[in-house]
Amino acid sequence: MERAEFLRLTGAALAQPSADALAGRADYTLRIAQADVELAPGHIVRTTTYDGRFPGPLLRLRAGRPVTIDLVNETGVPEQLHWHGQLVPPSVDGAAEERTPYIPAHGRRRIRFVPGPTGFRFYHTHVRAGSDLGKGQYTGLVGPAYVEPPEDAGRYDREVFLVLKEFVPSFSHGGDMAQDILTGRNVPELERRGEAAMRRSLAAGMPKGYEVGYRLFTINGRMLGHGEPIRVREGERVLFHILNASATELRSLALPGHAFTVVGLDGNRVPTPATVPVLWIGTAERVDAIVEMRKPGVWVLGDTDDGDRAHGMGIVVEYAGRSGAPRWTKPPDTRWDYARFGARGMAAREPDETITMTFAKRNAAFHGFNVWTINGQPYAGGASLEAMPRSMDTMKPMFHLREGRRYRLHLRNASDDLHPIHLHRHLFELTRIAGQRTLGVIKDVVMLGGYQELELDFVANDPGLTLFHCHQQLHMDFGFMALFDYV
Ligand SMILES: [Cu+2]
Repeated sequence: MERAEFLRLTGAALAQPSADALAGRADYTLRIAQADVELAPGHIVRTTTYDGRFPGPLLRLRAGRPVTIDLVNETGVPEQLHWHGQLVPPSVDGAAEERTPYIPAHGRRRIRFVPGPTGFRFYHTHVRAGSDLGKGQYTGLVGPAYVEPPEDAGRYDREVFLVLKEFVPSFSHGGDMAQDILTGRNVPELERRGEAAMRRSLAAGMPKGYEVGYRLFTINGRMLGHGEPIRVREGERVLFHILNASATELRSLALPGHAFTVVGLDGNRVPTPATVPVLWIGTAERVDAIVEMRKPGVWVLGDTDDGDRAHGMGIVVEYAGRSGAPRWTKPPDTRWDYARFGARGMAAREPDETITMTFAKRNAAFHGFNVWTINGQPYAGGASLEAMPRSMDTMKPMFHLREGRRYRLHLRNASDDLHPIHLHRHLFELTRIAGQRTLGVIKDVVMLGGYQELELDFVANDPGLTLFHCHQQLHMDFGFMALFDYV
């Protein structure tokens, strides 16, 4: 496909090689700076961006070919840029907890790494926002990255990148979204623990902790009806690369009259592609899905939540020769089941070691914010909760790995919230979810439902400090993190 046509189709701009690259130095430069982003006429937001735009430029990288990138910070705040889903060393991974050096305020940092593995990855800021909704992933500091395979065996006619993101955040009390979307039953013991904790905090006069809501919703930085439509022809197979770039939200997507054949999750091919009417995408998850265009018309590809769609979470799909107002119809209610995409009839190899982690919530325990614990400990350690904002870079590792061993994480959620769980610098394989054994679904983020449990396996094959956390910004910022080291 021609580059110009690719740009037109995706609505995304490719990163331009920098002046330095032309001088034989860096391959790319990413500039962190405040900018006005027009989401729709009359809806201009001022936020921090990569290169003055949202989403950040699509970086096309080659697996195994070293890349040099200059990170320029024009803001007054030290920054971290995290290469989500890539197996890179802690020195460039982009997390202060792993001791990656900051990109200094009004300064720059040059990094070099070998991209990989192949597939749909992304990059984003990794600083703590805490109670400041003008920082962290509440800003526009997110962009897609695609690590090109040597050759693409996918059968499709067009490729479209979609970045889902909300703007204008504010704090509220109480949950604002349906989160009961995963298959599987609650574990009674976890439910008892969570509800006892809730009763204790209510008895102590504590309300529910803060949640974050948003006013404006976008795909590729434009509200529904205000960007270029995705233009298709009847009979085409369109490969969508979809990223949930939200700081905190779970998203869903449907295209009336069409279905999604999921071929990849978090950029990794799934063993069993399966066709679903609705995609559920946790914070920081990616889905690669093929849609066969067999229903000519003008349609809304949008969030199944009517309010979020009405406030912009959607994009128009327009068949050649068709016009008129885009149509939406409500899709069937479905639940999301990762095991549908797994290999059948095989058992996971036994791990060398199993690590159990239980996640719990202390309701409104820190200035009205919920505090999150892993095995009873918030990521602030022995330090007081008051020290949390300062202590992020100095925590001791909670878990210890030996290179070459295979680990199983048994994750147990003693809260009613859904958590998108992320492991840095490693990929993991889902081995048990919603009570079912599965195999072959390789990810870097997985949604763990309220009062549910799951198991994932990984091989300790990338020495160095490794951060584990919930990708919900409000959860990770208030305790939901832990460090692994290699011993
Ligand atoms: Cu969480």
